[in-house]
Amino acid sequence: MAKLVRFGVSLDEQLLKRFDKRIQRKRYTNRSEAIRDLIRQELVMEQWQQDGQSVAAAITMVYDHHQRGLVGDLMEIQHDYHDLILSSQHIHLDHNHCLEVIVTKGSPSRLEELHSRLQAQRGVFHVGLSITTANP
Ligand code: NI
Repeated sequence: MAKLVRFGVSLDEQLLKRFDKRIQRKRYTNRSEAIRDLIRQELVMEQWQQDGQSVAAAITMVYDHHQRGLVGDLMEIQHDYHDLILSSQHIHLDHNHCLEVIVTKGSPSRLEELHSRLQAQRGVFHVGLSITTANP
């Protein structure tokens, strides 16, 4: 495990109160863990912005499988990005709707491209994109 380093932070009292309330709501046991997560989040966002870096992301997509041609079109798009897709899972949500979870790894700009192409299809209700790091 990496060596732990302590450092002091000066903060506006009101800001700290708001932060403490927030981390209480999120059930953090202490400020250190909450601050660590904020720093990690910031660093992941930085990787996302530097396009040379490879990131991991989960795409969640809900669509109406009765929409004419949609299932085939979604399949075609995923094949166009086969080099990014590590796995996918299909869940039949109800009689009309499907949920697909696509696990990906690759360059941020191509992942965003895949995300928008899926989102633009008629019959697709929502496509979520959850980014995380591929190099922690
Ligand atoms: Ni289905």
